[in-house]
Amino acid sequence: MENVKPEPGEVLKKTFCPLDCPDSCGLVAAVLGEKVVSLGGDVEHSYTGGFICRKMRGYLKRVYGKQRILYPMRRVGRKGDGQFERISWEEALAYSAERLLAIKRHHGGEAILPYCYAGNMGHINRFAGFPLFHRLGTSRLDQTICAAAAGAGWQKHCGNLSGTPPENSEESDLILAWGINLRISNVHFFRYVRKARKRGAKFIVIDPYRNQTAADADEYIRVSPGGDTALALALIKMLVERGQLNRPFIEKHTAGFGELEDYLSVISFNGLERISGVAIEKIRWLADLLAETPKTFFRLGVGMTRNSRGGMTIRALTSLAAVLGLFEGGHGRGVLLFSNAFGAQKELITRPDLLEKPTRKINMIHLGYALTTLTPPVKGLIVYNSNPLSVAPDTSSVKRGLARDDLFTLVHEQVMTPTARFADIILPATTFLENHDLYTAYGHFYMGVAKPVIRPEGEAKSNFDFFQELAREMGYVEEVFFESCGQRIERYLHSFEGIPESMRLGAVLEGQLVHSTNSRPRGDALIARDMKYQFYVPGIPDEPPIACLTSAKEFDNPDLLTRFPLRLISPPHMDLLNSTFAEQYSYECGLLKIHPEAAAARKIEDGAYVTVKNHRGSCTRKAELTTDVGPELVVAEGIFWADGADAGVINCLTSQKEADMGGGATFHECLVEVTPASQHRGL
Ligand SMILES: Nc1nc2c(c(=O)[nH]1)N[C@H]1C(S)=C(S)[C@@H](COP(=O)(O)OP(=O)(O)OC[C@H]3O[C@@H](n4cnc5c(=O)[nH]c(N)nc54)[C@H](O)[C@@H]3O)O[C@H]1N2
Ligand SMILES: Nc1nc2c(c(=O)[nH]1)N[C@H]1C(S)=C(S)[C@@H](COP(=O)(O)OP(=O)(O)OC[C@H]3O[C@@H](n4cnc5c(=O)[nH]c(N)nc54)[C@H](O)[C@@H]3O)O[C@H]1N2
Ligand code: SF4
Ligand SMILES: [Mo]
Repeated sequence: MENVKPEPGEVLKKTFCPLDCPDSCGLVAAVLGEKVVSLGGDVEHSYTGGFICRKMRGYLKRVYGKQRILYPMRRVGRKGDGQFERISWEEALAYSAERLLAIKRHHGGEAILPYCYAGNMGHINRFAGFPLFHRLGTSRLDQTICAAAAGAGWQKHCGNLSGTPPENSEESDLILAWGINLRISNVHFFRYVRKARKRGAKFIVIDPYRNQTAADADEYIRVSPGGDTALALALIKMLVERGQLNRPFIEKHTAGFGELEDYLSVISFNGLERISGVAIEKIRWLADLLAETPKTFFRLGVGMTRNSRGGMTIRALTSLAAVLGLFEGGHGRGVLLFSNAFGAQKELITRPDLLEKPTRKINMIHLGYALTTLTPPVKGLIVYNSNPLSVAPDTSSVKRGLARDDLFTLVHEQVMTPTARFADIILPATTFLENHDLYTAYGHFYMGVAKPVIRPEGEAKSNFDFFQELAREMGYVEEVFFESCGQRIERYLHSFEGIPESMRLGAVLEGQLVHSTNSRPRGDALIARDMKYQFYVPGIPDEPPIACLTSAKEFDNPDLLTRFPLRLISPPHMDLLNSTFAEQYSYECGLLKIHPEAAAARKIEDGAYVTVKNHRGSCTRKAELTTDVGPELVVAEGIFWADGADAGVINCLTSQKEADMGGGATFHECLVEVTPASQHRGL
């Protein structure tokens, strides 16, 4: 039944991948005694079907590797030196509780900032710290780093509509991977692309660089970073002018199209061509193809929304999908950004009701500012499920903040990350193999619950156990701090929409796969819910009511452009999950893709070390000369740790500027200059 074959004495146990990836794979672990000896895909998982990526195939290196943190530790050297001594859990909890309570007494709870994201996507462990943070009255973290702009853009016109099930694309005649690198970040979707193409479907990739997915496409369309809105508007304008819209759908299932039409009638194709970076002939070709291919599927990525026009990008792309009627579903038709498979009441596990009074909110992409400039200052930082010194924008300022002697930093981690090296107290975290949790996916419609496969290694504790114990150590007596993980899962499951009624009250069984009833077989969720796509949504200051052109905060800044003429984007690397697993590549600084002409003008040779710099910082990469990028673009895949103090990580270049919606990040809107580096400074 599984592609892991047990040897004598081994027991097979099912679980789910906890990584921040749309696919949430079903896994099978072969366990011998107390040790996982191999890890493979679960062939019984209807969506992921037994295939897992290279990152997870190598995951046991993390579980049993030398870099694993197995005991609580206290800092003995200077901040950032990475010198620690082992202490007991009792001592670590008592000391941490005392320090945090002292900060609350002297400066108020808001002087404590929790920092966490999605190192572990299990719902219980992901949000495990929140009941304590609310009870303690800490500052509240606005978790915007990944998908805030995308979510806000979708919500604006589509409300809480689910995405189309990915399986639907198998029957498509045209699939667009728009701003998503499927072969890296959504590998299982690619299976449907393959099947559809076997039947003759066309596969198109729209991206600023010829990424790994584009290399495999029938057609690659190079768009300027942030230029997608212009491209989508040009396509809509063409469809309008040639009468190729899906009028019956527009009339029946949408509202406000007239406003968009009026706007389009006064903007020119010249402007749209220039801003999108796509030639008008190509736009015409694509408009024709869309008009004559009813079975079209849009797979939209979040990567393309990490810029100051990112929310608008999703708004324009859903408007294009709406004029084509893709939301009406039917075989092979649809739009998938996020699945939104199971509506659930997150408050049941985050418990905002424990907050005595509203506390200040801090946008997580402003961590550098919060630790260096914000008043009243942050005096205590609790980090779990995240490695902000690598993943947050503008890490130069984050580093200055973490180095502050008057900041108490507690880090709960699996491995010695760059952030952990700055901690006052480090606490060992379990891996998902040691956890009980509930997993959903953002790229498909299945969920499941998994029990621990092995007991915790060393003295590691799950996020759940750690925060329960810390809360009790602080003297908090609310029931929530005494419940077991199983009780929390059960309480939470009651709020799930999309779980078949037969399972709602009986607990979902461990390892069992649950398919959401929100998954419409033909993706017609909009119609099934009797909703309308709203082209025109007025009334929110600073948010145009229709999809329209806006300007870019950094890419359109003339002063910065003269000093730093190259546009940098830094999307995911195949072997890393954001910065996770970078411990296995500690001497890697990563590549910088640069066009041969741009390289020649700077006397940069293929394979040479280069310095990538701007007014925020500088880092070292190795040049890869390639026409996969245009002459104005450079691409740095992967958030390597870049061991060695001077090398810096890619995010020392990126800015704390917000996207246009949701307070999202702008990682892919960064101006830089590149020069030859005499050597890799970090090594
Ligand atoms: N191997 C691997 N897989 C991952 C991750 C990882 O680090 N490594 N990270 C995970 C996480 S947290 C997430 S959120 C997802 C993200 O997965 P995706 O949604 O795929 O997002 P990204 O990979 O950031 O970017 C996707 C593509 O968008 C392109 N892009 C950037 N700017 C623009 C633009 O303005 N327009 C267009 N059209 N394209 C643009 C990039 O060049 C890239 O090819 O991946 C997850 N999966
Ligand atoms: N330049 C650039 N920067 C980016 C991006 C980009 O594309 N380009 N992508 C952004 C995106 S989409 C995202 S989502 C963020 C991701 O930001 P993060 O969520 O911080 O991602 P990771 O780098 O994976 O770090 C997660 C950390 O959690 C730890 N961890 C894993 N499981 C557990 C656990 O159970 N308990 C505890 N306590 N710790 C655990 C891991 O060891 C790891 O160090 O990065 C963002 N940063
Ligand atoms: S990272 Fe994604 S593709 Fe890889 S095992 Fe996990 S869920 Fe599957
Ligand atoms: Mo993300």
